[in-house]
Amino acid sequence: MKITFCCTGTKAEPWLEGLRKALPDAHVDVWQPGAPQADHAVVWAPPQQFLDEQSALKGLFNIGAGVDALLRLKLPPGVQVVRLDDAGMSVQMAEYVCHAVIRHFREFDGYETDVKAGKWSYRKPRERHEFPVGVMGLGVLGERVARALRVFEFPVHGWSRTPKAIEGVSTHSGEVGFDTFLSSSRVLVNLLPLTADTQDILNRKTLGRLRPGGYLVNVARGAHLVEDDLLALLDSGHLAGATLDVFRTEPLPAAHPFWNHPKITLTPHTSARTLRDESIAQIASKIRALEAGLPIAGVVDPARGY
Ligand code: NDP
Ligand code: OXD
Repeated sequence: MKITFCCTGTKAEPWLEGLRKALPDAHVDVWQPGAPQADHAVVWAPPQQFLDEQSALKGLFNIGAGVDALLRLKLPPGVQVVRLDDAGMSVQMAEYVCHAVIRHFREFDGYETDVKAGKWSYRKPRERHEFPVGVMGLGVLGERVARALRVFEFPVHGWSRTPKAIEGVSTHSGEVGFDTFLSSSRVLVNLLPLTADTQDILNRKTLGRLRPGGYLVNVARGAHLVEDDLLALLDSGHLAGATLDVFRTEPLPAAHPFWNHPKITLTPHTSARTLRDESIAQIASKIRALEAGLPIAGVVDPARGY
């Protein structure tokens, strides 16, 4: 069995070593133009030339959860696209989102400013029930985040394409449930995949439906958010702030207004990192299962877009 590795911006050697150890019978190599056909590929942002040449692939294993960039390319016919299925990401995402929500709710930024000014100042405790959190996307990451927020007793709402039941979470689904979901939420956490249906979904109209003093946490994709609409809602005071991990252009351009905005906290697309060892173990076991004709989790539906 041949496995080819084509991950832009990723140091190949540790991945090759791990894959070779996990699949000792396989030939694992970095893809070069003109390389022989492989059975499976491990990829991140591969060039179109790679997919054009590797036309007989059975499995295309993305080393991330989001497959939006991959699905924009022309894929070999019949290939199964497989996303990372948690592999240590959901706990990181839960940490990140709970941190962002609690930091806002408990006004830690305000305390930090006061402390820097040498001020010993109390703020009036806020009522938790006045900070309902809405989680958009209740998949592998969104469900974990919604459950983690419940541990801190925030009222939690969730929204997905198809109906879901999660203990302690008020769930809404589809277009019919969207308006009630938004108007029930004050803090909005985006964990949707980027698809034709979800691009630009965070805009003046939808963010304007949040309760006054709303807060946005975008940890999915930059193209979900209409950036000028966010800036306008922050300026008008309808939104109190935002924590952003993903951006339309990454790295965020030096002159971008988000960098120094007083109401925006940003991080460099780091909320849930791909963990190499967990990912290799998951991909290797899925390759073994596919070769044995067994079903695997995390197969993407290209028509649906995730
Ligand atoms: P999943 O595919 O497991 O879950 C997606 C969820 O979104 C599902 O609940 C799905 O509904 C819902 N959904 C999809 N389309 C719609 C729609 N049109 N309307 C309403 N709900 C919809 O994805 P993950 O949880 O694994 O990951 C989510 C995204 O997080 C990734 O696609 C990626 O972009 C991003 N990500 C960001 C990272 C970072 O570091 N910033 C790291 C990892 C991922 P249903 O359940 O009904 O299918
Ligand atoms: C992912 C990401 O999709 O890192 O896994 O954004």
